[in-house]
Amino acid sequence: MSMSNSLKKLSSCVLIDLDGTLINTDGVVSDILRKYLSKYGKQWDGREALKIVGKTPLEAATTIVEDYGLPCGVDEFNSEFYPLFSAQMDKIKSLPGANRLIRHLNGHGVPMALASNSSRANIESKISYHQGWKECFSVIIGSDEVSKGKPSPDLFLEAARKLNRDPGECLVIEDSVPGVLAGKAAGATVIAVPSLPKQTHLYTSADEVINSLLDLKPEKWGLPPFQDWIENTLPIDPWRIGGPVIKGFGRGSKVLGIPTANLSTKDYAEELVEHPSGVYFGWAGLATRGVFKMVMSIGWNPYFNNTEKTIEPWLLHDFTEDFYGEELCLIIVGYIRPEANFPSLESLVAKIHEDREVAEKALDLPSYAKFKDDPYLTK
Ligand code: ADP
Ligand code: RBF
Ligand code: MG
Repeated sequence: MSMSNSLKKLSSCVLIDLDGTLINTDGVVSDILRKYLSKYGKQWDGREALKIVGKTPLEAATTIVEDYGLPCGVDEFNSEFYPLFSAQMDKIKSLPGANRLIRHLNGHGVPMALASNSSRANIESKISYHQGWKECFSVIIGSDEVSKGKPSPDLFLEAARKLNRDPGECLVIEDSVPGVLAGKAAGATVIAVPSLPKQTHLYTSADEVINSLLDLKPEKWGLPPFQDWIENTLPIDPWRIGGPVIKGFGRGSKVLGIPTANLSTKDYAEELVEHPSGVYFGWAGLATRGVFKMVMSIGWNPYFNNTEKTIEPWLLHDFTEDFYGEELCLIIVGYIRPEANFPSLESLVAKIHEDREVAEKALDLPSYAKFKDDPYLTK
């Protein structure tokens, strides 16, 4: 640890990937492929996503045509796929923390390049839906502008050259394995933000693997720190979910002494996909009982290695009885930390109590306290 820290290179500019790193292209691609493949009587298997993430358009198309044994050539597939994709481009959302990162670096005058395996024209179309992004990049470069796409280092070498920087001074941010390999081959420092869950083990060559852009600490790499954290919490755009409290794993109070009121995952599937796993906090409303402070985790609970992503809200109040079946409304206003694994149950429980203290204190700050009166909580 101290070894790698002392050898750590400081960066003066950022080379960043687009699809899966700044925008959630995979969501839209999956939707299109699901419908498209059903025409051929095939079923889109989410696991395929792992094979096409980070590929050039041609490689991705070839993989799909071969893996699904489609009765068409790659060219025909592309001629059908691209119009469908273009029509949906406006629906591709930015990933949590992407806009914040771009504005932060640009605001501090850190030179930025966008380097993507996608074509230059497609990059330009995709970012045109995100206001103010294009102007933040001094260089934009697609795989059609170099001889080989990622995992070849060409894109990053060319981006560094255009920024007039040595590749060793560049910090690459990437969600895919080919992208990480390309960054390392170029001689850059590489942060991986895997876009697919539970894949951390594939990213061993990255200098750091983080869970989402919310966890990026630019100062670790010689870049200006974010200044929006307040009292160990990061304000986020508030989001709201609610529904009847259902039975969970029956583990919270029994094993941890920490009850968590679970909501049906079916009813908030979209929110679950959109929000990175981690520990968050906010306010919880129960129609007949009132509004309470709340701290929660979203994710797979690495200590228990769950197969399903769930939301585990702990209401910071002593209730004398269960409230299964009652309508629970949540407003999530801030982020604390990524989910983690722990060497013992005691250390997990101790950390959750630390989260509780952080949340309890933060929720008294005016910027978080104001949401206590949100009409959604008492609807
Ligand atoms: P389950 O696995 O069914 O969610 P838990 O052991 O996690 O079981 O307990 C959660 C249940 O405990 C909630 O559904 C709710 O009815 C009750 N409960 C009591 N106090 C609290 C609290 N402070 N926060 C959340 N749930 C609580
Ligand atoms: N589980 C983990 O495996 N790792 C965590 O870092 C973690 N953090 C949590 C933080 C809070 C505030 C809460 C309420 C729960 C957290 N849990 C975590 C989830 C805990 O394991 C879960 O509530 C139980 O598994 C009950 O289902
Ligand atoms: Mg629970």
